[in-house]
Amino acid sequence: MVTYKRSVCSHDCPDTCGLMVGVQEGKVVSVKGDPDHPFTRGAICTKVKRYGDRVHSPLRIHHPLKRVGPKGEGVFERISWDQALDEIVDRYGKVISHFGNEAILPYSYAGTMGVLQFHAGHPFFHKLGASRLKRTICSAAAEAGFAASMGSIPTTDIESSVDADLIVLWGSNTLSTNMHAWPFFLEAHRKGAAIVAIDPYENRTAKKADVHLKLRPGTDAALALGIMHQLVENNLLDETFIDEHTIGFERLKVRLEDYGPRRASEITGVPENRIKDLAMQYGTAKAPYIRTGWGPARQLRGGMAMRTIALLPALVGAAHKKGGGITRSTSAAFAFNMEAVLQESLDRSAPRSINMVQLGSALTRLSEPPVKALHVYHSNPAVVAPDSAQVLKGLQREDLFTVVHEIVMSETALFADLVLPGATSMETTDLYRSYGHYYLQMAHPVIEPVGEARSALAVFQELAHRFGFKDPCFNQSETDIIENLLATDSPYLKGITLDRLMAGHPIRLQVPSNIFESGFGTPSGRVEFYSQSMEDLGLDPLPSGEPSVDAAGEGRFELQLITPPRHQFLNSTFNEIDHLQRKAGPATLMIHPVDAGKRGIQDNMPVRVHNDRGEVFLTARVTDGTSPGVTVAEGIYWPRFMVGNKGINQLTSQDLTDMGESCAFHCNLVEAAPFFSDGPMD
Ligand SMILES: Nc1nc2c(c(=O)[nH]1)N[C@H]1C(S)=C(S)[C@@H](COP(=O)(O)OP(=O)(O)OC[C@H]3O[C@@H](n4cnc5c(=O)[nH]c(N)nc54)[C@H](O)[C@@H]3O)O[C@H]1N2
Ligand SMILES: Nc1nc2c(c(=O)[nH]1)N[C@H]1C(S)=C(S)[C@@H](COP(=O)(O)OP(=O)(O)OC[C@H]3O[C@@H](n4cnc5c(=O)[nH]c(N)nc54)[C@H](O)[C@@H]3O)O[C@H]1N2
Ligand code: SF4
Ligand SMILES: [Mo]
Repeated sequence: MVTYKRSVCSHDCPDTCGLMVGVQEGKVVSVKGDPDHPFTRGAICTKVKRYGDRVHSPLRIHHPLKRVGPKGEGVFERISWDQALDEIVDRYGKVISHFGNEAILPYSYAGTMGVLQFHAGHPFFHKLGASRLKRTICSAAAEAGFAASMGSIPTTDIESSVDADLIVLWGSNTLSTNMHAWPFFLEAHRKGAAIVAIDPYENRTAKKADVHLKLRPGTDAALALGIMHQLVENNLLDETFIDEHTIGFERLKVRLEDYGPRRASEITGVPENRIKDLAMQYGTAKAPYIRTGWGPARQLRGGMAMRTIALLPALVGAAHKKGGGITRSTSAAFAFNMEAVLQESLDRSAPRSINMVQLGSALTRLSEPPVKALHVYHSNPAVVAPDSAQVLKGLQREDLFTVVHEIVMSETALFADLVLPGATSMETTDLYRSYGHYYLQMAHPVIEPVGEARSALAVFQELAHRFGFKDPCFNQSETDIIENLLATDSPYLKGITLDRLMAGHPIRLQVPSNIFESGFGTPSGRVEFYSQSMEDLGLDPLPSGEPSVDAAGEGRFELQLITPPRHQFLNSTFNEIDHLQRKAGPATLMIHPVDAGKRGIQDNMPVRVHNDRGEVFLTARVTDGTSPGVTVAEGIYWPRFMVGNKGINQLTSQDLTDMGESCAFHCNLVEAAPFFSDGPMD
């Protein structure tokens, strides 16, 4: 008999779904969306529908493993947990005595979004004095750019968009990456709202939109400035809002003189009349709403792009109109007492910080001290980090001791000296905030750990004991930690207690219907067209429309390449599931017929795509879904599923974005050629 138990999806997705997990004889046999969760509303994505295939995957790691073959080949023998933990203590101890504490580097990201497990290693590595990891790989540029204009504050509730009369999806492939937002947008659409997509290519979402503006990658700031120019020129402004809630409007107006429709069109590739039309639509809407994705910020000038988009609502007072506003992230409303999990006070030595985007350099170039031990958990850097050639060179180092705590035998795990079996969210207790909605939910295990799997929290607490760390945090249970997280006077969390959470249902935060009602989070408390804090950082204090360019390839490689998510995977996760692999098909390069024609590339042909950083082999999709000069490779496939065993991040760079020190995953210049013209895979 199948019993249904409540859980939460732990993956890095804004929807943070409530799940009903069917369990039979101790195994996950089916997963449904929780019909009582107000955002999930009973629906579930294709990835998680057959989650049992992941939890009980043939690639699942069941017990600790020790490397017995060459690095990277994945030849291991089974060892016990005691042996594994003893070895870690021994090796980390030796690294510390020979090279110092900073020679140890933790590397983790969002394999699970559970607040407890995500931060499970922080107290241990702080206490150890290990190098700190700047976890900037995803949203740091978007966050910093947005904050410069509106502050680090929660943004418009997606649910309220049902009352919008214009929905702008700005660099968001909503149907793939935020699918539970779509029904709200459709409801607005039924009531007459137009849906506009602003994206370099015709993704699933753009196909369904009423209007699609196909801009060149890296030119969003220029497009937003072009729209602003038209709003001013046609006097479509909310002057009261501008007077009361913004600063720097007069200086903005001077800047806008440079961004008339012609110039905006030249930079963005969007025809002048389309820019004018969108400005009219936006300026005359009663409740214009923008959903920004992360795409515009995954560019070298991505911070500026996001900052500029975030200024649009202020010109028309959208934030204060029912149904209008702007959504980026909701996570700032989950204002926990984060010290409960971060335990910053254990960090006595102020060690160096290493940016996770630059793992390749950290492992191959860093000295004083070099990185000698790498502890990877909740992440798959061999695949997801940029400039793979450098990352892999580092992971190959014989003198690097690498521990990988994983659910499945990932590409990174293949390079490990020790592999530790990780427990999935179905096997652990955790607390889930969201970055796409305003519900908080706790999940209890629905099955026993598979094999000898252990959670990150359990492993780091055990390692702390073995290192002799006596601080109370290393003995806390999950519920102790949750109670501490809730020890905050944030108005958003008022009335939320451990007792209420224990029941396992989603609980709505105390958010007002207009999230911006109490002002903005900038230094002035207003929306900042002119930003003194940007000027202080040596950046342009006004929005600027200079496009992002991959300097290394400029003048040499002709094609821009963006590398957005694939519908069937979540970053590199779910590659291990056969039916998702089949649905995803081979890794492809979308290329415009004009570019394909010039290069003798035909549809379905194998192509080699390269730049100075590396090369990959993809299957050509010749399509006018993209523009001349712009190519698209959806998805982060595991290299073992790609021709030549080379993943897409061979082509991306470790260069950091203008703000937030993030990665410009969509800012690449490449060349492409039919496979045979260059000789196969040398
Ligand atoms: N199915 C699925 N869902 C996911 C993920 C996944 O891999 N698969 N990943 C999850 C994660 S970690 C995150 S952070 C989110 C990301 O969710 P999104 O924000 O949707 O993803 P992005 O990679 O940022 O790309 C969004 C869109 O931006 C476009 N884009 C690229 N460059 C530019 C540009 O310069 N300007 C503009 N306007 N658009 C541009 C891309 O073509 C893409 O359609 O999704 C999460 N959900
Ligand atoms: N080219 C390109 N590269 C990108 C992106 C892109 O758009 N284009 N997107 C970037 C973005 S937005 C992000 S957020 C990063 C994501 O980078 P990561 O956070 O590394 O994401 P995943 O690829 O999902 O890898 C997570 C790994 O953690 C493991 N895992 C999951 N849950 C657990 C657990 O509970 N315990 C343990 N021990 N392990 C677990 C999974 O099996 C998986 O191998 O990738 C970035 N890389
Ligand atoms: S991946 Fe996203 S859409 Fe799919 S179940 Fe998880 S939270 Fe929901
Ligand atoms: Mo992300």
